[in-house]
Amino acid sequence: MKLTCGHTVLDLAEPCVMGVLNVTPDSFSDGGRYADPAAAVARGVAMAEEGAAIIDVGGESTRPGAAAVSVQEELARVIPVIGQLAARVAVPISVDTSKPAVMSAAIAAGASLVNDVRALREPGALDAVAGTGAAVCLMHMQGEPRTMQASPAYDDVVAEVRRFLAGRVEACVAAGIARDRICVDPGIGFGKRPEHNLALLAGLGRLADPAIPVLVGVSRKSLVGIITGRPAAERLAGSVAFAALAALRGAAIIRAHDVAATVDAVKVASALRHAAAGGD
Ligand code: 9MG
Repeated sequence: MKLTCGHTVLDLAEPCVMGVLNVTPDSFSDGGRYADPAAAVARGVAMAEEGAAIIDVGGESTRPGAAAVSVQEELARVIPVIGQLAARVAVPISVDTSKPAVMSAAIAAGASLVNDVRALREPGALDAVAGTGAAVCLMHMQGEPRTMQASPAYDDVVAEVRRFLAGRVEACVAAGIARDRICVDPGIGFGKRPEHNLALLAGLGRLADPAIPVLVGVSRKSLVGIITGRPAAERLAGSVAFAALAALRGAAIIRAHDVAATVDAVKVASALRHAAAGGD
């Protein structure tokens, strides 16, 4: 399995880690830490050294209740960081945004993957990516970040998320984005109750066509807090456990804040997966 991001082909025969770099004042677990561009670039370089295969730069928090950010503000936050990081690391830089203007500027600055929690549904988003060579991550979300946790409801969460993601893959292909540039994501915590999140993680293998990589983000999320009873700052072990289990169940990319620990965890999961596939 492969994901082509610009001129880089990521070989996903082994699962890899996407490092989270929030250049926001208000993200749920690291808000404010990397709001200064120099600190953000230094953290991005460190994540690449720790083994991240992708660095995901985001300028607007998607946590429930987060304040909306203008295009100008989001550009001011992410573009200098993406430009400097693209010059300093060899791994693909991803931009976490739903705004077409930010996608276009980020790609021009050196991003080669667009990570969109709205799966390119904003007007102009498909066109902002098509023809650029950038890859996309299409995430499922029920509702909108401000209200999505009010009353999430599904009849069959795995079937519904699978149907949504398949529809967005076809919309991308119809717009001219090649299949080898698309990955999908069930959107853990985005309009889902804990039981929905667990059903999606248990059903990872049924979420997409086997040729399409599945990305999973559980790092420090409330699902980990609900299960372990711990605040965001103490969710490393729970997050790493979920990362390993998601990789074991077929996730190709794990989105994580704690890169070094997560890289080790997915290596362990991958070794076990290969042993299980070989039989013993
Ligand atoms: C931006 N963001 C926050 N959580 C995420 C997740 O689980 N997946 C993706 N693709 N993006 C996320």
